[in-house]
Amino acid sequence: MKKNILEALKKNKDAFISGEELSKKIGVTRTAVWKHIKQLKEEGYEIESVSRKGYRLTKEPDTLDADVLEIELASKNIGSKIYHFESIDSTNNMAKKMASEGAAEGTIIIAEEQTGGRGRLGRTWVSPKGTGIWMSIILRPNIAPTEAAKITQITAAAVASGLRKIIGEDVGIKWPNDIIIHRKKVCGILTELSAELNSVNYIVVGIGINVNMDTKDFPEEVRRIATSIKACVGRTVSRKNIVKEILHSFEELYSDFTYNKNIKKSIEICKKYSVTLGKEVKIKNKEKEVVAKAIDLTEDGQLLIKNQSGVIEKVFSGEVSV
Ligand code: BT5
Repeated sequence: MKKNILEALKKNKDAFISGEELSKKIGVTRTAVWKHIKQLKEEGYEIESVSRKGYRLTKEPDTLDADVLEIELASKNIGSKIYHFESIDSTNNMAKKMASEGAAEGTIIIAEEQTGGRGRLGRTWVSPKGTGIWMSIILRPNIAPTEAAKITQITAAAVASGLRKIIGEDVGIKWPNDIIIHRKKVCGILTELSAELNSVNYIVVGIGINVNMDTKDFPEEVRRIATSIKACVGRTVSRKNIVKEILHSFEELYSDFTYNKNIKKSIEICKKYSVTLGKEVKIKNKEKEVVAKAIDLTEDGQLLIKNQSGVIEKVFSGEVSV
């Protein structure tokens, strides 16, 4: 109901809509309308009310409220259903639980804070309250489990393109799962898979973006390698606009993948914005560490390297330092 009222106010932005019109449109009493308006005001919406004219929405807060995102995305697939939590252990954990209980493709879990945010291989992902975007998308692609890593490349391409549109900065991609600004990590991607031998049950892709925190807010060990969008552009940026832009890019690139069965578009973007290609890199994989030149990305999103004896090898995953 609150969603309907908000939708009507947003559609009518800058003009008044009377309580009577709202109550007729939504099918509730005028008292109920008034109660919801009061609640919206408590959530940070600025709504002017003038007798005989009605209500007018003048300002919206930068929340990641599920209703608002659903209204503004108006998507049929990615983001058609959004769940927003104030505090949660990990959006990936919640997404996996919901996916195993049947949640549809495109469902998104988003949180203001994560108390147990995870990186790859059980590492910690620092996720303070209200300043970042901590979200996971549930996907059910008809692909072989071996193709799951492609989702990370699609996501990296979507995040880099979305961020570039919003902040106009030089946003780079460090293969396989880091988004970099000014040589520091602003976003990490964690792709997790549930599969049978030959088929995928679901994939959860987690995206963590540092938006409005100051770098002094990061713990010492992360501060050296991490940055936030605010620290890079020198101003607070709307998290909601970033989420919208990234999900639009993701929807386009992901549907291209499921429709055309290739990730050409995403790989082009990953190559264009790569901070790895053409450079001497160190690749750590389990116990092994090799120094090599990163020369290309394959059509499947693997890194091609030329090792020190001149042999070209494909790398499927690992830790890259440039
Ligand atoms: C990643 O792992 O970069 C994947 C991070 C994915 C986070 C999202 S948030 C939503 C969803 N829910 C989750 O629980 N996770 C996903 P990896 O490449 O392993 O990098 C982890 C390393 O990055 C850590 O060991 C730290 O050194 C560093 N790190 C931790 N927090 C960071 C932050 N906020 N910003 C930048 N670097 C960070």
